Amino acid sequence: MAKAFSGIQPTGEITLGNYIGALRNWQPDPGSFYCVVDMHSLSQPWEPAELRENIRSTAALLLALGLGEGSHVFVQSHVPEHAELAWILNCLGRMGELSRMTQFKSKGRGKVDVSVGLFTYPLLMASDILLYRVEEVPVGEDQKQHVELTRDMAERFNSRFGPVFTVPAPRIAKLGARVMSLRNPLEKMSKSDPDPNSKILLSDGEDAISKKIMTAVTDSGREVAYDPKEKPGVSNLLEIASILSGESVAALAERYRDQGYGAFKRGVAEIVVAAVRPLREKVEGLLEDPAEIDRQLEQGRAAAEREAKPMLGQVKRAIGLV
Ligand code: ATP
Ligand code: LTN
Repeated sequence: MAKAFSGIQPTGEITLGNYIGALRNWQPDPGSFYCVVDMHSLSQPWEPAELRENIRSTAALLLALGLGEGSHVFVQSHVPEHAELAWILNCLGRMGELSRMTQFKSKGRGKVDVSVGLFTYPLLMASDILLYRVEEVPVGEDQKQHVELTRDMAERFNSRFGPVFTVPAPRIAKLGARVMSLRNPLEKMSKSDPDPNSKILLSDGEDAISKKIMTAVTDSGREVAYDPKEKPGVSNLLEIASILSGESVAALAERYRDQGYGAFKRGVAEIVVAAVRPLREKVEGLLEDPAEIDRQLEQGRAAAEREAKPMLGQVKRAIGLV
């Protein structure tokens, strides 16, 4: 199995979009690292108490998925090499290439009070990845451009200073790489969306899930068909249901074609409830054992340090700091 690195921000409760687009594709492999990227979440305004709580619940979720056993789970700020390499890459990255990042454009758009961190954030992400010599970065579609920037940075560094970094590639699933908001199927489902009805949380119970799916924005007409352009709302629900049930989009569309949106949504809600319940129960169980969370995070930190320290040493020697 290829070595992988991926990260998730502790900016709120984890959504079904995070699970389908990213977490589901994180494999517990001994060479792989999965990170709660807490320093990334400082790039947008935050509340200290909320951040502390979110770091813990996000870590608990990754551990509940079993990623702390087969692979390594850790918190970014526990390994200071990330910030140190980020400064070096800040001095090698270019204003022009960062200005082209669509996430910066969309999150900073129209805001007067944008942090410098939001602009340079992709270079912190590049540091996360490059410290671990990984080949693959399993992410949702929205992160593809950042992984490509990471590749460019690695290639530029290697050609100037010698072969230090492994050049990683994004791994993006064909289906479910961009789960859409339930309120606006033209926008991605996002954990920091203030509208609770736009997103399904992995902590949602049966009633909340059913209500959100039954009130999801669907399209005009009544035929259930997969057509992301003409029927983005229905197509989003079909993709979600297909991934979580293992049944093909075509088979689901065929079954519900003439049954109307109500019956279709009830079917989707049932599938989502059945998929989310075991995850929620595992996280709840683990949150009752904070010592176990700390133990696994400390193990992850130590494993991360064993890779990150020598890698940063190699970088410093290559660029002339040592
Ligand atoms: P925020 O709202 O704070 O930007 P987010 O919900 O976009 O958060 P991140 O922590 O930025 O989540 O992303 C974690 C992982 O989840 C990334 O790999 C990202 O590509 C993936 N992801 C996020 N939203 C979706 C989505 N709607 N569909 C598929 N994948 C997603
Ligand atoms: N930028 C990503 C989170 C992230 C990440 C990473 C993903 C930070 N560092 C390294 C993969 C690899 C996001 O906002 N989803």
